[in-house]
Amino acid sequence: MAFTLTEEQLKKQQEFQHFADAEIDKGDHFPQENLNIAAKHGYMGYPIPAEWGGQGQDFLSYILLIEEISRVCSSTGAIIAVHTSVGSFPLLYFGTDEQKKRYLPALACGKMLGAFALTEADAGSDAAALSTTATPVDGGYRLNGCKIFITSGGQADLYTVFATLDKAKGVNSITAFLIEKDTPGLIPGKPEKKMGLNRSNTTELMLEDLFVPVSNRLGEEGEGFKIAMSLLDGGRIGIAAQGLGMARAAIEYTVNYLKAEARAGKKVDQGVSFSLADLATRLEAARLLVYRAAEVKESGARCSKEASMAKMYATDLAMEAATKCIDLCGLTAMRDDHPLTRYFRDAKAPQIYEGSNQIQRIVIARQLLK
Ligand code: COS
Repeated sequence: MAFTLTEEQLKKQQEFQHFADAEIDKGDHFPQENLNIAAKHGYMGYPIPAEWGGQGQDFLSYILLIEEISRVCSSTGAIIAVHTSVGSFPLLYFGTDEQKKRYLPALACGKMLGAFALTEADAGSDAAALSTTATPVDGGYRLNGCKIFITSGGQADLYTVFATLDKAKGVNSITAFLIEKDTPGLIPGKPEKKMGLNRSNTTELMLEDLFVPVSNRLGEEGEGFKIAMSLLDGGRIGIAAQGLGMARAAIEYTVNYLKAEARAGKKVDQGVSFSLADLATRLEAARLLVYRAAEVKESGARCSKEASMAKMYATDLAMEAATKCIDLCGLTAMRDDHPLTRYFRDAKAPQIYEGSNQIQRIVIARQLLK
């Protein structure tokens, strides 16, 4: 791979930097305003082809966008990443033309927000163990079950939901469905009170005797698990970009803080400079892993290994950078409203969601040993 961004990608990177600094707010409520502004710029469907109402941009450019937004507001970055790579790509990759026509342009222009409902109380890391049932009935299916930790739960307009036709038959009976928010029987729970990423709604999603017509089944019966896994490959690169953006933000904040200290006559000791040098080096490594994973995905090749490496490394770095940068800035960074405290709180979830970093190691090792 080429280790530099193209002229065009560099230009876009500048555009995204400017957009994130000038237009993304860091408030503490659901960031609808940020999503509206992103939609105006075409950023809610950035890698979706123009024929389906998107901007038709390459996947690496989309990753640069998520990185810059997450640097300023990680919750907004997470919502747009989920909306795009596991909320809109299901339609793009697996939808029929009729399903695409019905939903994709609305998702790509930000009129609809997309979400992904796979996780259950007893099926988190072991996604194939899910228990939500889809019972065939006249003209469609009846769904019953409960999903948990759904990003944008209650806010999203379209959910890609995974259910089993017959749990005894295992992974090959898992099937994917497209469910609109006002469908009778779809009941989002209250937003979870979380330690971080508080601007992003995370809820349960109850499915009670919910009827889905055959026309809203995504892919064939039994294809759901592979659909979920292949979507998560792309999704994990988005989460990696979120980690990269947060790590950068923490390190950039700390560099500026230490420079100000130095200008005020305080000496930066060797211990501090070693920590900073290590973080900056790991940041470059994370950047290369994330951009490389995006290039592999863009090439059309399977990117499971590269995506998992990038997700694991960049999100672990976000947590490490937030922790160490608080050490470097001292007790003042312990204040609840301090930017480093927010990065620290926000960095935990990305190590766990879209597959915990232990699961990423399983994916990497399986790809190496196959
Ligand atoms: N793309 C396409 N197909 C894939 C795939 C991928 N990335 N990953 C797995 N598959 C296929 C496999 O090839 C296999 O197909 P065959 O039976 O035809 O060979 C099938 O799916 C089952 O795969 P596997 O045996 O690896 O499934 P496991 O039950 O062992 O699960 C892990 C593997 C643990 C990796 C999976 O459950 C996982 O990713 N868990 C985390 C879930 C997650 O990220 N949840 C977050 C939800 S959003 S917050």
